[in-house]
Amino acid sequence: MTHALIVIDVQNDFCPGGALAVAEGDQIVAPINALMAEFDAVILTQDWHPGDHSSFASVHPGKVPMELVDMPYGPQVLWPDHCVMGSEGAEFHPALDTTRADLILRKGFRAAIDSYSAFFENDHTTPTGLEGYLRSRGINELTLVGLATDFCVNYSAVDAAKLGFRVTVATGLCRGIDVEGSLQAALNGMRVAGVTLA
Ligand code: VGL
Ligand code: ZN
Repeated sequence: MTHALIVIDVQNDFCPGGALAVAEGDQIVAPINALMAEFDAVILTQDWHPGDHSSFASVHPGKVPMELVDMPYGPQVLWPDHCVMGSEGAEFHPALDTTRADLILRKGFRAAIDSYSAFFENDHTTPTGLEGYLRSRGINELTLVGLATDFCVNYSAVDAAKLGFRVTVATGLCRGIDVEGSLQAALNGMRVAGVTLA
């Protein structure tokens, strides 16, 4: 077994004070750092959007954050502007140990489509390249931590399980946004997909 730790979106905008702050998002940083040494590989993901990204409520006249819209690829929650490429909000939390990262994977950089999952954009077909990276390194087991439990961690974990990786989500090292029951739905969905919740 070659086991990778995948740290999802531990960025300023998802931490208290950020544009799309997840409650207690900063509290997972120190224990995630401490966990890194136990893995064969450490991968960080970074939500990375152009300023006119279609997931931003600000680009849809009359819409407000947390509203749902229909996109060509399916329903999409509209968010406050966040993780704009090159901005301070898009930087990793300053206490996150980025020196141990073998790979930093950016996602969500195409204006027309969001990408919650580290594996596929929200059309569920456009790959990010992460699957090929993991397979070519012989990595078959993944532990996921980070932000947010019910969006990017959830989508990444379910896709990874569907692709045949052995997947654990360390829920104590994740925090959720929880819009309209999304946290409970995500936990159920991950279990059904065969993800181990630890
Ligand atoms: C995320 C909403 C929008 C996440 C990213 O990292 O979970 N959530 N963009
Ligand atoms: Zn985003």
